[in-house]
Amino acid sequence: EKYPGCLLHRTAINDVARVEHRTFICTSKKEDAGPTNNWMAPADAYDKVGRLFDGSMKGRTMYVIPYIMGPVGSPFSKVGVELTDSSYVVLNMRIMTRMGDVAWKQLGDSPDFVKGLHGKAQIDEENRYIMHFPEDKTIWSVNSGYGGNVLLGKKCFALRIASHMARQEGWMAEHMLILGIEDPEGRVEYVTGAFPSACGKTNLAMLIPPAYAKGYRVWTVGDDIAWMRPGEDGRLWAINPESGFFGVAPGTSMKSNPNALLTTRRNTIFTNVVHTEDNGVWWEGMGVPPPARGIDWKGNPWTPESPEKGANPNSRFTAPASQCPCISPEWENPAGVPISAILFGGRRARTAPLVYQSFDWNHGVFVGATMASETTAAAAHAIGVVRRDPMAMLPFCGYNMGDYFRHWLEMGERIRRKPLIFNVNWFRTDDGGKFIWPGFGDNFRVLRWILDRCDGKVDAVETPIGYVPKAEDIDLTDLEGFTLEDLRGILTIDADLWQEEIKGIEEYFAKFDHLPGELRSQLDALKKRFGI
Ligand code: GTP
Ligand code: SPV
Ligand code: MN
Repeated sequence: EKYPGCLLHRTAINDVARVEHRTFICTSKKEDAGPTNNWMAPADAYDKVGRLFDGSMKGRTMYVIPYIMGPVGSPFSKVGVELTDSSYVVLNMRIMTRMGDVAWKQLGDSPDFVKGLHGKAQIDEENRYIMHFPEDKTIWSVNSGYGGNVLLGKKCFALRIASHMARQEGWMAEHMLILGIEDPEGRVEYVTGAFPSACGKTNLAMLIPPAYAKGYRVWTVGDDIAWMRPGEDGRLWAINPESGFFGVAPGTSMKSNPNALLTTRRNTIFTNVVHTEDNGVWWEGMGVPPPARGIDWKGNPWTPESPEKGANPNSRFTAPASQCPCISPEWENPAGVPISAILFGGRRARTAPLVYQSFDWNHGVFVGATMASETTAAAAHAIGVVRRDPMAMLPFCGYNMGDYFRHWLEMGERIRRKPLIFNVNWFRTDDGGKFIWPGFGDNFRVLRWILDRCDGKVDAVETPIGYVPKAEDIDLTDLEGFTLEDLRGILTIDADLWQEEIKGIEEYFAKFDHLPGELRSQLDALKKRFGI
């Protein structure tokens, strides 16, 4: 009665996030995986993981999951079939993809589908492998039962395999949210945004505009992945290949993201959160008092006095997109939605200003290619370390990253009416480490400026890194405790920090053998603008 159709799930304690160091791109040539991916020769990978699969499903139930990524009948859509021994995978895929008969129908007699094989085996960390064979459109995943490692339609297919297909077929598979902003006249403009894992895509996609912005609405099309291609009108059109949200639970509250919370009231799977005594769920930052007693994500008795967090920092909800109060009426449109702006962003305590616009498409590709962010709990690694995460695709690009940059540049030549490209950073901190910008719903104020730029309605200040807003052009109405001076502070560009940044970019670029010359020219131009 409290949570109809919902399920609580706990994964193994050693299995709570994607494992990037155990994720491989298995192309015949090592060079095709590039300098940012782990590589294994296909024959070796099939042999190695084949042995781990051998006999591992004895006595278990095998599930066959036919599914579509993308709206039913859309020219963007693609079919996959996943075999698994995990009922958790089945239930998640039923929410995250269009599963079942629709997929067989869409496939028809075609042999063209992505083959996925998943086995939990012994959930053995030491033998966990997430293997991608882009040349065979095949994915093998073994020894995990968690999220992005095992819901093979998501990161494995819709990003790693799809990015490989997209390059060959002339489209784009990106780690991006898609949202629509409706103005008081009912006109809707669409924006995509690539932020690294756990850096705010779901939150931005479901944003509620502040009260001052009467008549404006934000509509969610997607919160994690976008497939995009040029339309006949010369614009870039995007679909969300997924049909659900696999969202970060901690920090999701009626204050930060009411739309997400309301989406999870029924038919939702909660993974690695606190089970409360009265058969509900709880997590840190839910905005309600913790239960006096509960069971923590590890399955142990827990109270608010317990030294450890009750929910895992990467605990998640899996919820049907159709239940989202702000789901866009266009979210299943087989033609997609036309994109006006592309945002890049990450967690940068000091370097990146709140928002800036690239000079043009190629400069925008440079901005995306040199993105960096402080790492989060979404993958198993040290947290809070700055790393380069180009286009938020570092863990998800299924081929050579240098070739991926070239693909972005080439797409720019093919899109006649190009979206403008921006960089945003909600995460500047003060000397005490506190976030300065209020973020969440107030990010609408920045989106407004971005759309005004797209519509040619507002000027900007030209700086060495791009066009930055004049502080008075960002509407601060009703924003208590945040002044124009505070805003000026987070719009500044510190030349010393950018000297460091440029050094970091130079070191990063040195790793690439396939780096397009255009990106080197962009770096030279940036140095010149800083007088270096
Ligand atoms: P993945 O599902 O891993 O791809 O993550 P995501 O990019 O969808 O991130 P999500 O929206 O779930 O946000 C992750 C974390 O960032 C949560 O803890 C949020 O509370 C926090 N966050 C999101 N938006 C903002 C913001 O505008 N400001 C601040 N300070 N934190 C934010
Ligand atoms: C991410 O890590 O970017 C996610 C969660 O969206 S997972 O599906 O595990 O990749
Ligand atoms: Mn993601």
